[in-house]
Amino acid sequence: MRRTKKVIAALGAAVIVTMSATPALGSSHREAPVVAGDPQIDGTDTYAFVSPDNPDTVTFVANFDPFQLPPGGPNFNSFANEARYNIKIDTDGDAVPNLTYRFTFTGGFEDKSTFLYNTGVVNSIDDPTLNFKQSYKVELVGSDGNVISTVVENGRAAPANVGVASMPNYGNLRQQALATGKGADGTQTFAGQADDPFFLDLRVFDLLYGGDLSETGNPVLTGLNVNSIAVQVPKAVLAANGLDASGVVGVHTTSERQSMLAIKPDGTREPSGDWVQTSRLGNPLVNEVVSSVELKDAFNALAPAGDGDVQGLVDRVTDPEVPKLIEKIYGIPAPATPRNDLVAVFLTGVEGLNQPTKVTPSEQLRLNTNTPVTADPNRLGVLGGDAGGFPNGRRLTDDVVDIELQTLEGAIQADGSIKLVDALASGDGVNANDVAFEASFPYVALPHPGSDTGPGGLGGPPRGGSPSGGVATGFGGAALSNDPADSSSKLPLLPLAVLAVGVVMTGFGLSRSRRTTA
Ligand SMILES: [Ca+2]
Ligand SMILES: [Ca+2]
Ligand SMILES: [Ca+2]
Repeated sequence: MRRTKKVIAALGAAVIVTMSATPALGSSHREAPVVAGDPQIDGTDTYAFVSPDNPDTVTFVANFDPFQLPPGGPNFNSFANEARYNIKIDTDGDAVPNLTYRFTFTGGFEDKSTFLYNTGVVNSIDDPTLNFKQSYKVELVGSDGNVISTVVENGRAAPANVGVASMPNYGNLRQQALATGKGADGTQTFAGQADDPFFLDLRVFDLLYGGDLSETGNPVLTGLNVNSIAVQVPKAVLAANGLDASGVVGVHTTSERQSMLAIKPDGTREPSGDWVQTSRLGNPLVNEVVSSVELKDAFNALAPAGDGDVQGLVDRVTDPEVPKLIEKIYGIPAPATPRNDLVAVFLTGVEGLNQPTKVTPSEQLRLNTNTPVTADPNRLGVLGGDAGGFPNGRRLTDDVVDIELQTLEGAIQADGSIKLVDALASGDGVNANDVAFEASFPYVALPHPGSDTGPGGLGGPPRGGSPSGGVATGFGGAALSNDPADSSSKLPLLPLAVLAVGVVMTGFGLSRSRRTTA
């Protein structure tokens, strides 16, 4: 009970961050001004969970390039060849990643005398009819920044799902891509387009000004895709690289670009210079709701080890604005400050659940890799009595918006028990992804095909079709039953976002103190 309660607090902190920015729609979709103008390297969500079908491994998923409309050709969404995409794992709690899985991409259009992404039906990733082919390399980088090994030398990125006429069995194409992502030590990698697994209703401004609790339940990301990178790491690899006795790892994902860019007279671009971090994502919604615009861009450039130096964010963390806004708009009393409950969960992990033996406070998604896989996951994770979910890592099915909202509103009691705020029990009214997740790596659902031309979540009716060729499973889609939040009154998303911002602030305050738990 006690640790569950603590977990909830952590979630609350994360939620607060999300709210403050602009009308951000995703966990971290378009959360900061600069990165919003560079969608290819804009991280949207980070996931970390013990692999349900292979519990001797841990799966990490990082998504980029939000709001992809499936028919968006002829230059369908791809990874940036000039960037680095990183999954960073801190195995010993000191806020410095011990293992970084660095993805870099090459390739593109092969025949440039046509505008077509594919010139005919594509049955194989090697077909000449697939005119756009992108490959990737995965290097394992140590805490000193040096490359330890090359995990995958020539992986193939799964292509954009152009449509059912061009790619009648997209699932086969993904399987072929996966076959190229096997490392010598048992590590499995993936890169490619996927359904955006994040789900929520985030009509923030509508709610803020209208305060109409009935305006929830709109799954705004329905039918939209992202670009995913993923790695499934044997626990033995973590153990061989400093894994703490607690089994807890801290995770965040980043992107990098070079510091200088020359735009040539012929329209081509040539980057050069040092690599700089351009996106950062650990807990969901954190950078979304940080108070000021300039702090958002700085956060995306900051490493977790530097969190303690961010003076400007501290004050609002311990005294979050979101609960106050909710109180003002909806009459739900804001929890007393300072919110140390949120700080502990967000920056250090919860003692007894996902806190390393010795931890340097920093904003990371923390997973206890020793936590058993939950056979029937609860979408509310720890708040729902399911220790296998957020904020102990994050599964694809975890309803992080509702979890963080409850946490921000003080659902975690002083004695460690959990007391959900009934008035917010329905959360944002969106409890699950629009399509089922897959049963095996990389678990994200297949991308929606370009032949699905409905308006999707962008104001129109939900897209009805599921991607072809996928394997529906119990891991992703279900898991919404027996949930206290399912039977309560509806809660507007806006309040939730506000809460998230407050949590984030709290986390920074903790970090600044540089408190170390022995
Ligand atoms: Ca470390
Ligand atoms: Ca989706
Ligand atoms: Ca929800």
